[in-house]
Amino acid sequence: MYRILVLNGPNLNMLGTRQPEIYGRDTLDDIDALCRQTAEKFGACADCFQSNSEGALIDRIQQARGSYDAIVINPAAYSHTSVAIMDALLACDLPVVEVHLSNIHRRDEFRHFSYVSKAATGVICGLGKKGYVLAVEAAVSLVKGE
Ligand code: CA2
Repeated sequence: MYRILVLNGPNLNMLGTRQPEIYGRDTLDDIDALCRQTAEKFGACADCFQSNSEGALIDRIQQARGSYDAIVINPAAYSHTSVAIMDALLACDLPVVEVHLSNIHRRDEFRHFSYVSKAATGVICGLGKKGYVLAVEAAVSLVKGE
């Protein structure tokens, strides 16, 4: 069975509590459940991990090599700042799908650039929770070589 690691960055544990007009009303638990269901539907399984710490995310990316077949990541604000997460993703040798709930290109200028996109196989943004469904589907498809 294909194994997908779903990573979520800082403040995404607050989903469903504030700014629903930008991020929707679902909690991170809802989104994690959706990712697991989607993975199962496509013959894979998903493990989900969130951290507010850059180092903890990097540790999980490093450990993913050999244990997972692909990574789906919403790096949240680290997208726009973290050369370290970009380097870890480049080194992990796995397909990477970057996902954002909001359309980062319609928002503040500082959100338009993502270091993580430089390490991503593909990027999905602006589709809310549906983006995670599509990202997991895309990750499985990449692993299958479709
Ligand atoms: O649109 C996305 O998914 C983002 O990755 C979300 C990040 C933001 O910094 C990126 O530019 C785009 C922010 C996540 C914060 O999530 C919260 C959710 C509820 C309440 C407060 C923050």
